[in-house]
Amino acid sequence: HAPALKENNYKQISIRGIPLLENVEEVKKVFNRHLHFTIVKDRDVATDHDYYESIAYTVRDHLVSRWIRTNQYHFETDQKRVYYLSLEYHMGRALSNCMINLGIENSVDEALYEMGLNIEELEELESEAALGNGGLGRLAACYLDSMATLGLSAYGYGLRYDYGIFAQKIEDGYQKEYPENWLRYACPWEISRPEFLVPVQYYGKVIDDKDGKKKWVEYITVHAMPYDSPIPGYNNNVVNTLRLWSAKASEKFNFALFNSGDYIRAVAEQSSSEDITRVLYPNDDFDEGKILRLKQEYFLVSASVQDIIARYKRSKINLKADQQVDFTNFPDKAAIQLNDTHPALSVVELMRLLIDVENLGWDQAFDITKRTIAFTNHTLLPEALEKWPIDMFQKLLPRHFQLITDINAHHLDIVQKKWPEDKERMKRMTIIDDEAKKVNMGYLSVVGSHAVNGVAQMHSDLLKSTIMKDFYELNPEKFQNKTNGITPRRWLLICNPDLADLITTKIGEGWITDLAQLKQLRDYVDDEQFIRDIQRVKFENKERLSKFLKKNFNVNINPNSMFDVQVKRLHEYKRQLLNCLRVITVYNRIKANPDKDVIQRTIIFGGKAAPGYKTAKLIIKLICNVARTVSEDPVIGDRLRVVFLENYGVSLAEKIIPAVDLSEQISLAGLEASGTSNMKMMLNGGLTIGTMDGANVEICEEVGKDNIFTFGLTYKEVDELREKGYNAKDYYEHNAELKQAIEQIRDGVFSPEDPNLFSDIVKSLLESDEKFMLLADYEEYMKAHERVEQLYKDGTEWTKKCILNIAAAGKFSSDRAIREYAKDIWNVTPTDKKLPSPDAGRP
Ligand code: 6GP
Repeated sequence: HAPALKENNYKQISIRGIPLLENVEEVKKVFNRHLHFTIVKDRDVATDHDYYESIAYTVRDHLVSRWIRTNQYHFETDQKRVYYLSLEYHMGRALSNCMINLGIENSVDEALYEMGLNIEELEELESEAALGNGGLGRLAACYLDSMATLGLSAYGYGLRYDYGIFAQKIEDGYQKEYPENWLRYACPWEISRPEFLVPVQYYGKVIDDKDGKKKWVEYITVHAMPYDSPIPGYNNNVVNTLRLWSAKASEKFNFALFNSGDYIRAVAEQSSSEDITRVLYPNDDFDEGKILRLKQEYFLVSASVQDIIARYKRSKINLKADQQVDFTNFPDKAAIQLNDTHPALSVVELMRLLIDVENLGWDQAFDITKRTIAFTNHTLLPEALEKWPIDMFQKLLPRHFQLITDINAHHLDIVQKKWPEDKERMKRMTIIDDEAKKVNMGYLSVVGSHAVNGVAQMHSDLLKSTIMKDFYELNPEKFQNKTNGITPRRWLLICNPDLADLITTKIGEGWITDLAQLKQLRDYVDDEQFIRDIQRVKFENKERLSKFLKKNFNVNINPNSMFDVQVKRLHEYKRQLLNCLRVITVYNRIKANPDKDVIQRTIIFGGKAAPGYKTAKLIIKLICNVARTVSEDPVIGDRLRVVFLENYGVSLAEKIIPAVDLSEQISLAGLEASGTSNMKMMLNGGLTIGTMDGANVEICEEVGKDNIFTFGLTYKEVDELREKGYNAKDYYEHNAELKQAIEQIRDGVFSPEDPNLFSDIVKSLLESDEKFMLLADYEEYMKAHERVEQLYKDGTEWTKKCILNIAAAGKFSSDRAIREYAKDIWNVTPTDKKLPSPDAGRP
């Protein structure tokens, strides 16, 4: 509660009239103030990092007035709020994003220039917020950007890991993991809120209270400390909030030790409860099943749901004193979106708070819960589907286990009524599997939600026909598709400014917030000047990437060659190994026919493997060894170059994506839920070579099949082949080039110092149950690459297709995706209205 102040004095406390960065002089003044007053350095001793921080604080000043005004506005209008819950946010750097979205990049640029500093160099000093693994975490970040740009009252909730995704180093061709201490320097973007600590409870037991209620007792408490970061919308004066929770020991932690006088040990042990948010689990599409992870999931969920309820109680309609808060309207005021099953405990945490704390009846609580929560699934891979051992779950969260048991009984009752004779179906659909002794979090998420969606059309269809078939038959109305999208701000306007300018000179800047307008570029597909400009911009981006790689990694690549790129997490289903077999074949062809005229290619790989994923790590080593063999072979010259780039993440992607000629999207059909690097490369004028999987199918629909290189088994063919029996050896025996490539790996051609190094890879490729059917798609993949080569020889024809790809990328904006979520799931209304400038007074 705010202290009581006299009306007139109180009015002097206002953000009105605080100087903003309207011009260059203003920027310099504020910058100087921060360097001296916040950082406490002068120019004799300031480091580049101090200058980075000073400019970050300067930009932040401009942003916070809008941030405060946005909160005031959302309080006044009390529109329905959207809560995005995710264990991962792969945000990347904030500085340039904030400047662009606020429209102050020019004045900041110039001010720094006048002070003798270089904005681009300073930007590189920001450590990136890499609190995610891959697609799922980056999607959450793109969605926050779009929700703010569309004027939604939206909040991201996540965990503030001390250590995000590890830093990858490649040493002698092997991946090594190093901790990335992104908080070593204070992060200028986050604001801690120690006054809003939220208690989170674990362990203990449940007893029956006198009044017949369930009571959770003897639990231990850990506190969740919120850290807020700003999420600016594009040019609309909206600044939303990403709230990340950090674990803080409760002072009462280990009371027994304090009481026994072992003060030192008691204080020392406090730190162990703070381990909950120490580190991000580095797995993509894989569930490790560790108790610390379950603690993390509950930590996020409990702190966030408590916070959401508290905000509801403090909202305008509920502030009226001494009136019992009415939860009937809760689902009209709050939508909670679960980013995969990781925050699935929200279902039972909301139930617990409504029943045990707010005293609602079970039926009403369940109705409110379902109407509030919706669930997005991001994968069909069985190894990624979360199932917690019953004992572990019950011990850590006894009250939640009871509630799941109740929900399951209620759910199976409905199933039984619908299919009275079908015992097998009941067994398949149980949330708590007593035989396997597991709690199925996917099923809990479906049962506790009113909407369930996949992330591309094909994936959503497969959800309904495979892992969620029974649930689809029970509640067909819940199931939807929401094809993923990427934010055109970070993934074109900011990362590829020259292309953005070129597009704007042709069609104006409307595309920045309405990406479908890119289709107007089709009018220029035959415009020779435009074709040359597009070629020039691509070439300059390739040159820039080449220089960057030379400077930072001492890697030499030739910007005159084709940049053929596969950057994404290392996973067998993504089939980097298929790409590697192709590279070996290209190498062999050049060796066999050294006089043949071929195009120059630079084949770029990048991506992290989960530290415990042996096969993926061995594939990295193989790629690196092939790269070495190719580069040491004098016959090859500049026709082929293979590089594995270290530490792929958001910041490196921002440099690579604008320089891509060819985008490799080659997963086995049915396994990549959507993909999003495919969209980024398309938007930046890369052509796709890909299978009919995930969002590739929709990319093909949008751009037309003449403007994309598709190949390989369709999902249906994969299914039939599996049914009839996939026989890897057949393909191996019948394709001499394929056989040669595999034999070379087997015989140690790429690892003469240890010829058996890759024997496991060779063995698994030839097994009849090789899950990713690499050899089945090899031949068509090679042929597709020959079509690529043909087209690339004609620079003009190639560039025309680049233009058609950019023109067709409109669908893949995260703004389009968020509009669909808003309409079909959240029931909120996007707006392009701009909030008044902060100086105009309270909105
Ligand atoms: C990924 C999917 O593999 C990818 O295809 C999709 O584009 C991305 O999610 C965003 O929807 N899934 C994960 O990263 C994951 O961990 C549990 O799923």
